[in-house]
This record gives sequence, structure tokens and C-alpha cells, in this order.
Amino acid sequence: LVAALEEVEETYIMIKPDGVQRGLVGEIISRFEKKGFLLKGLKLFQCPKELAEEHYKDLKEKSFFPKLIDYITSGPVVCMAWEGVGVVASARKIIGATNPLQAEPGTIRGDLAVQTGRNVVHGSDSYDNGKREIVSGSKKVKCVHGFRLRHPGSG
Ligand code: FUP
Repeated sequence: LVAALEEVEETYIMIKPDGVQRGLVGEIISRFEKKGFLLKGLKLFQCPKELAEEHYKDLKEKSFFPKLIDYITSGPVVCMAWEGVGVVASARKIIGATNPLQAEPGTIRGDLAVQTGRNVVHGSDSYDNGKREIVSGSKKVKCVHGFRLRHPGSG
């Protein structure tokens, strides 16, 4: 019953350009749907350089930052807001480790990717970053509020 004590949260999930180009959008969305999370907003979006730099501002000093920005802006991304109890941490588990070779089989990166620089999907690493990324992306993801889907078996 631990989960019942946790709060309903929202997290920002983004399918990166390689995921879109490889035709993995449906596969990735399906994993979050089957888990029982609620899709609140979705948009296919060509990310401008400035917004990509804002999104990854915590990594600005890293040597791979310019490559990361080139990659994220290399084609359309699918921006999504997902809602659910404990969704921020759970989505990180579903996505798997940053380096796909270290990500467990069964995770998105563990099953579908081999390169850190082409790791198909992003998920917010904290509640606050989730809020920041959804809000900074309000141009990207328009959330739909006021409807609820039932997880099978939730009564
Ligand atoms: P994650 O939260 O798992 O997406 O990982 P980070 O926030 O640490 O990294 C963000 C992105 O930077 C990764 F998805 C890929 C890129 N990256 C590299 O290209 N090289 C690295 O060594 C680490 C991260």
C-alpha cells in the first residue's frame, strides 16, 4: 500500500529524434500505457536550439553538450506529459540507464538502443524538473485536464 500514499505526479517524457526516425513512437508510448499511466499531452515538435539548450542546461559544461544539442535538434521529437502515482521515478525505471549497454533488458533503452548518444528517450529525473520541463514546454505539450482513464483492474 506504499504506492497509495504517494502523490499523483506528472513527468515529461520525450522520444528523441532517433526514436522517431526508427519508428519506435508506438512501442514507447505503449509501454507507458500498459503500465497504467495517463497520457496528458503530446506533440510532435522540432525543437529550436535555444529550447534544447534550456532543456539540458544542467549539462552545459559537459564536453558532449554541443553534440547533444545537435542530436536533439536533428529532427522532430515527440513531447509528452504523463500522469500517475510515482510516475517520475517509475518512468526512469521503464526507460533504463543512460548508457543503453548498461540498461537492463526489459527497459526501453535496454531493449532498443546501444549508444548513449542515441538513447531514444528522455524522462525527467525529478518532480521539480518534471514540472519545469512540462512548463518550459507549454509551447510543446498542451496538457489535457479533467478526464481520467482507468487502469484495468483498478475498480
Ligand atoms: P538521462 O537522465 O538518463 O537522460 O541522462 P543524463 O541527464 O545524464 O544525460 C542526458 C543526455 O546526455 C543523455 F540522454 C545522452 C547525453 N549523454 C551523452 O551523450 N554522453 C554522456 O556521457 C552522458 C550523457
